[in-house]
Amino acid sequence: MTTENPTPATPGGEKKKIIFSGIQPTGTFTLGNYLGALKNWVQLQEDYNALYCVVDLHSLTIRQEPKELRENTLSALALLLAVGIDPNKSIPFIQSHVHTHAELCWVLDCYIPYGELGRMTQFKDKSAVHADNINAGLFNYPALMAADILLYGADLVPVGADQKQHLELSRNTAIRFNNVHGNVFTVPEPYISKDVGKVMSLQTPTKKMSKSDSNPKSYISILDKPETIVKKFKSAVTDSETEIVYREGKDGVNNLLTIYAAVTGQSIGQAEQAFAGKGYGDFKLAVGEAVAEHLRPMQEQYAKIFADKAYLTEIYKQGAERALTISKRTMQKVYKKVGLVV
Ligand code: ATP
Ligand code: LTN
Repeated sequence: MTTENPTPATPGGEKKKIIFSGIQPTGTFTLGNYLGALKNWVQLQEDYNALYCVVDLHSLTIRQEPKELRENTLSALALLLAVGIDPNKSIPFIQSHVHTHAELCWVLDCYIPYGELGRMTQFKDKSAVHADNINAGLFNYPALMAADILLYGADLVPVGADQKQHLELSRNTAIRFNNVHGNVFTVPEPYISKDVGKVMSLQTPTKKMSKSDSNPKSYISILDKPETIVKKFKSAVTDSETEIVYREGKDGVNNLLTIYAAVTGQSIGQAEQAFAGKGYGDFKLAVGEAVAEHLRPMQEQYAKIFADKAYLTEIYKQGAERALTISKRTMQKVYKKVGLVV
């Protein structure tokens, strides 16, 4: 079901397909976010009508410091632009600026069985980490995500492998609603990169790299200084062997090889060859340096964009306006179908 190579819209005037994706402003984006998701977002905006959303409402499912969340939201928008999202090609916007997201979420809540939400592994994982705050929003998180996607009739949703289950729930919800009310929603397909489905934590390579991890050594932030990046890779957990090969059970080494291949544009095989006969120390240093080099231009762009608050404001205002115009049409249709007076 995963679309590895979706057919781009034909240049001959055929309607372009729609892409939607979101990212939470829960901290500076990580290398995992970039390689697993954002890199695809940048490529796909060339051939699709793309909407890219900073999902601030989703972030409220975990307790946030208000001042920090506001700052992180603007920073997230600036980061999207810095990695290459072009407002002339796609629509970047902030979720809470477009009221239809919360509205459709409520309707969808009434079409999603409780049991289905309870089976979500992200809900179980986050409930374990935040046992003192297992709130209804955390449980309903996938309903809001389904609303995000279905509002825009998205054909394709580029996400990291960890979001596959949520995508399946969005698809089920669209199908269930359509079965009752006729063809209202497009059933979305996930787009998961074949090369980098999931970047793993540098400290616990069986776990995904996550920007809200309490241990900063476990992740590379896109804005980490080059020396910090190298240091974090030097202390990355590997194994007690010596061979630099991609093999089952070598989670740490596999992760570093995947990262190295992705940032240098090589295949895993080429990366293995490049390090044949070398030690783990040299290997980790080389991966760190390659990542630092890869991120440098984005960091420079970010500094410029984040400093220009007037520009950022203009981008998010425009984005919200365009997103609202599109999503209002779906919302009206939904309200009418379910029997509300419109
Ligand atoms: P949080 O730690 O706050 O839950 P996160 O780092 O998991 O956040 P999200 O905002 O939830 O990031 O995800 C944004 C996008 O990045 C999603 O498409 C998600 O699948 C992708 N993504 C997140 N972490 C990784 C990872 N380690 N490898 C690949 N893709 C990832
Ligand atoms: N749950 C997603 C973020 C997200 C999303 C979306 C992704 C919210 N709404 C819609 C794709 C489409 C995550 O990455 N944790």
